[in-house]
Amino acid sequence: RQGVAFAAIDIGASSGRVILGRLTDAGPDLQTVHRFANGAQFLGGALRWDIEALFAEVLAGLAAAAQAAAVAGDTVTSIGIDTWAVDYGLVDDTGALRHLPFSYRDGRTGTSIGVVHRAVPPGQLYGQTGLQFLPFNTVYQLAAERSLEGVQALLIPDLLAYRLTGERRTEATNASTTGLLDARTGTWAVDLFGPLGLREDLFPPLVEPGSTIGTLLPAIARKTGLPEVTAVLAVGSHDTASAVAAVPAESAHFAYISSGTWSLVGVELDAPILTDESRTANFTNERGVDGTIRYLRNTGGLWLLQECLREWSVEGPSPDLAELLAAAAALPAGGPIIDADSTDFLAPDGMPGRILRAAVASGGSIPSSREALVRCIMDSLAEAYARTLQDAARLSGHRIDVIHVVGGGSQNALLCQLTADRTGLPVLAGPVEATALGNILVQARAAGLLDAGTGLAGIRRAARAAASTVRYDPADKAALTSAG
Ligand code: ADP
Ligand code: LRH
Repeated sequence: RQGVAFAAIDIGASSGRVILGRLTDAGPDLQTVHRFANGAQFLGGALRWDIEALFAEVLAGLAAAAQAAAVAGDTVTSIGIDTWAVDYGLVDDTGALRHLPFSYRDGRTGTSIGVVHRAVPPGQLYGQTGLQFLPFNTVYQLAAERSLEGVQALLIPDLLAYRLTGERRTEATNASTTGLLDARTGTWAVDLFGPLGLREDLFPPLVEPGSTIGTLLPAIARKTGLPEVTAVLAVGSHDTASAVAAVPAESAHFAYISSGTWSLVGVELDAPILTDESRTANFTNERGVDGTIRYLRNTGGLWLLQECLREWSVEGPSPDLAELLAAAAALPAGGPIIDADSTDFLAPDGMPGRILRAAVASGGSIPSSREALVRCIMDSLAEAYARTLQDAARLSGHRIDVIHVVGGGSQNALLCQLTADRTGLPVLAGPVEATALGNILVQARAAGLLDAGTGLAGIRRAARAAASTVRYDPADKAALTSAG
């Protein structure tokens, strides 16, 4: 509609952006108005997020959005926020943070995992919440806190929304990554809170994507140049939920890889799978937009590459990603494969050395150059994707005809081709900004600009109009077994 624009604040573990979205006759139109780097930092003896710096970027981005909208004669009618999952800030009655939020890559849950599992055995946790075991699930992080007295826990997007509006809510898709949400009902698993020593009001009330959290505080309106009536809407505030909502799939028989710092690899289901087999395979049942289930596994992801690049840029001039990937693509197939999912790669620092050691331990050839190391990461990610998609198809009975790769990693042609080759399935790559697109389309639907009642199909139709995808076919179809 003419004159109406939506702002998406999308902050991943490696970078953030504020994107202005409009619906035009030709489909959604996205305009990036602000970009900034992100990363956990070693602060006060632990890996943390500099939330004050991030909030300053949010304000700068909203001011840029207000200006860009005004230039075009548009008004920003609403704002949606999504970020990485599981992490939170502890906020007291006055709104002050007890401490800077920890990063999920901080190793402090080492002992608290056992404390949680002694209170509620892993089988029971999974049976109710359907969440894969990751050492940083919110429930383990909370158990590592010194005290939760007098504070509420606000997940990172909810914390940013609180700072903008003064309203405290917990958005449901991200709540599903806490380990405290019932996978069947999408409501808090209240009977877990007592045994875990958690107050039932530790988190603010749940809201679903599409509902209004509040409007801008006067001080925020002044700082950003946006009107006070600008609404902050709940969207799929877990970045992966927004990304999956905007997968430009045409048929139901698709799998997705949300490819960024992590690769989130799986299928979309109507109902959770809470069996022991599913738990042992470490599949998660995260909540998607419209109550869908994101049945997926976290796979190492481009974090392995990001960390190598970071280390190499400390050693000398920053390597060029495109050049490194081209050199890696020129190497022959058959190099070493490591387990990209291993928790050995979770923490920052020393990544090239860790990958080299894993490659040596795998018994394969030794990656003796940077491009060989990059190729090893790409081969290993593609292998992990193929394994995960076969498991997803087997455990869910969901047929997979096509793999949609979205996010920053969809630009990695080598990885997309290797994924097609290893799975024997066509890969459709794009959009790069699927997360922001999903964020914006949920807002557009709430404003009545998408067909009502069409669910994710309507959002995906609009996503297809926004995105052009690049297709990768498997090199040797006959030699490969297809998933499902
Ligand atoms: P996150 O949301 O987790 O911060 P993104 O979706 O922004 O992650 O994806 C970041 C990743 O995308 C980078 O680690 C990088 O590997 C990949 N990437 C970004 N630009 C390119 C490019 N031009 N070619 C290949 N890969 C790219
Ligand atoms: C991706 C992501 C993923 C979570 C991880 C903490 O950005 O949200 O879905 O598991 O970060």
